[in-house]
Amino acid sequence: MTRSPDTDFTFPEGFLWGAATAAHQIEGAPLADGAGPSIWTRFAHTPGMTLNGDTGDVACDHYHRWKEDVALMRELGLQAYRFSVSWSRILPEGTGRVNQKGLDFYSRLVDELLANGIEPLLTLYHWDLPAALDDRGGWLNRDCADWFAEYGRVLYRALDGRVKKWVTLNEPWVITDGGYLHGALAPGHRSRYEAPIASHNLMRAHGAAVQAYRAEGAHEIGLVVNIEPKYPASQSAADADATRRAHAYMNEQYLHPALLGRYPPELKQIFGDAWPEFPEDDFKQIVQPLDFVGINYYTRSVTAASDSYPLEAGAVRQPLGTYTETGWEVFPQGLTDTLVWFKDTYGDLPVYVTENGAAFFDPAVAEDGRVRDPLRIDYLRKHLSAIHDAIAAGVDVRGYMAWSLLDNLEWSLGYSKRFGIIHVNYGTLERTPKDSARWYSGIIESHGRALSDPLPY
Ligand code: GBH
Repeated sequence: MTRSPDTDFTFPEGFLWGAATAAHQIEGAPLADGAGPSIWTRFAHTPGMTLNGDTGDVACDHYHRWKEDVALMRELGLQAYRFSVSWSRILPEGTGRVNQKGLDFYSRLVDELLANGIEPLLTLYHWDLPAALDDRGGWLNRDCADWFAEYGRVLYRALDGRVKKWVTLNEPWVITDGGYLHGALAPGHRSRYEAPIASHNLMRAHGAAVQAYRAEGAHEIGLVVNIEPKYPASQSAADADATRRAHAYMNEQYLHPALLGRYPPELKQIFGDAWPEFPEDDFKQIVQPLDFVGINYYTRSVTAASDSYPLEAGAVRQPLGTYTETGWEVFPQGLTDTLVWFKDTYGDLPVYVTENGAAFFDPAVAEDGRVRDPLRIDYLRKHLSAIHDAIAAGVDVRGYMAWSLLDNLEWSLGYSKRFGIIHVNYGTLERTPKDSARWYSGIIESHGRALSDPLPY
């Protein structure tokens, strides 16, 4: 889509501007107030699993500084805050006994957000399974659907009404690809036999939590997926084939069952004998009407045929591409393409961009108290502009959550990568809004119109 340079950046009324985080990445104090350990506490404390042995023991100390963090959100004018709840704070054993003190933490946080005019978007699961449930097989155990619905129910009862937007799972693809296939993320398994089972059980759990919500809650619930559009590296049939498989594997593996009630046929091809026959009845549970879908978008990949299992696809680096510190290509057009593809494939469901952002080599906090991060501003504005294009093309995008509010624990990469619009000094835990936070604040204040303003550097 072409656009004249003087585009009028009009966003729909009610379009929600916010930022996102996840419990394990910011909270610290994972065992405080009676919480049980999660698989991430356990994984990070296993030698060799994270860069420099970094753990979430302190992280951003948000567990103690939540009030200050909400004050910062307000100062920046955020209208929404997407966060996740740590399951093992609520149910230390994963099921059964409820830990009231854990519940109180999130209840206070939600009250503080509301008192500051910030709408909470609550994610039930952002990767930190109670360790006690992993001991019972974790996502490989079919009972996980009941466990997850039970956990959801506790939170719905405590917070629905104050929280009006709920998310079941964050990025089931990452959970299985990282946790069960390649092992870079907790619980660190490497099995092509386990991966499809974990995926399928995650989707059953998602369905069960939505069903439980319909019985208890009165507002909105959805699913968050990570999408990376796949473009073929050449015109060859082999590359086209590899691209189609890579797309089915990453982008359709979860949305297809959740919204269409079936898997894309390529998965069977990809996994071969490791792809089980799933009971037909499961799909009745998995496919539940959703109020919205959240899309996390960071990058694209250009795909070529290769021998690597299971995808037989390799990502091809673009010689003229721009890459972030994590080695991901900056490709805003891919976000427009993704949103349009979503509407074309799954219909007119409301969509939120629930994560989008980048790690760059930020400079230190300068004498004048600023963190100059023009690359992040450039990244954010181009992606917001890409969303604007998708809205112009008819996609019902309802809001944008920048990833992330704070620099935080980047999972197995530890504290080495900073995605925040707010800088965190991990020694003093002091917060400093980066230039990108100030810039984003102006975008919010103008409801997007300031996207056409000259850049502040
Ligand atoms: C999100 O996942 C997570 O939800 C969040 O917790 C995390 O902190 C944030 O992103 C930043 O990582 O190597 O070029 O093939 C990100 C999902 C999936 C995005 C894999 C990048 C690999 C791109 N990621 N993808 S590439």
